[in-house]
Amino acid sequence: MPAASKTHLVLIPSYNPGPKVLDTVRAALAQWAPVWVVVDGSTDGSTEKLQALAANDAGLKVIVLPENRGKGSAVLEGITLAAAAGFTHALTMDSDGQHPADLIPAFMAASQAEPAKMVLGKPVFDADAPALRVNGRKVSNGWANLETLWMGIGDSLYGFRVYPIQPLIRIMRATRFMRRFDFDPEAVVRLCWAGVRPINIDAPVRYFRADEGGVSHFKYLRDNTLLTWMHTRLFIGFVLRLPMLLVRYLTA
Ligand SMILES: Nc1nc2c(ncn2[C@@H]2O[C@H](COP(=O)(O)OP(=O)(O)O)[C@@H](O)[C@H]2O)c(=O)[nH]1
Ligand SMILES: [Mg+2]
Repeated sequence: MPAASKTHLVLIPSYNPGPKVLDTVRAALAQWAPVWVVVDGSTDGSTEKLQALAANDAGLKVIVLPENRGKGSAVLEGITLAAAAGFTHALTMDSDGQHPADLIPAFMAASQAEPAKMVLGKPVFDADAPALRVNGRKVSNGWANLETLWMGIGDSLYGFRVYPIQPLIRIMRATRFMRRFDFDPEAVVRLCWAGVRPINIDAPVRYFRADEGGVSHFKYLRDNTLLTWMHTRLFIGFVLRLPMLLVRYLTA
């Protein structure tokens, strides 16, 4: 088991994650300690299995939210507790096996070398990635880059990232948004506005078919509407901050 870090933890929000959750958490534990899972009101029996795993592994902590509140809320709960325990940075990853646990040490090392920055995964898709998701990403990335005047966001949506905890808590407490699937893109844009620069690192993302244990709660109509509204409010925020961003752009 890796020695437990006092500054950097792995944070895994989890909502009805499907059959891959235990392997995902074990893979993270093989690379890093501590690993915290925030169970976001799951009803699929995964909570008890995760708690049983934690009973035998000092590196794992399971936080259970009684009701589903969304990915962003689950992350906020986790980083608030992490900050109280003295942690400064959190690597977020999904609970469903899509993200590369073997890259946790490299992402943590990049963050430890430049702690004021955020470390963003840049997705490398496999052949099974749904075209609709891959192309939808380009739209979100185009908006995010405009809204930050090309400060270097490689990908706006990928949830495999290391965040500095304090600026993220400040940003999330100041808005009632960012609580569901609007969390990942709004977090990078607002962190850029707050002066937290991105570091981008390539990281494979896997898409599993349902018969392989793949589970997604992304609903095209509901969540694309959510993302469209999110970019509308970010665009308004961008217009208001344009003078500040231009000064930064021209003096960078
Ligand atoms: N969709 C969704 N995911 C949540 C929620 N709370 C926590 N999560 C976690 O957020 C991650 C991303 O969700 P997922 O459905 O896999 O989205 P996708 O990978 O973009 O298709 C997973 O680890 C989920 O378990 C929630 O309320 N809704
Ligand atoms: Mg997923």
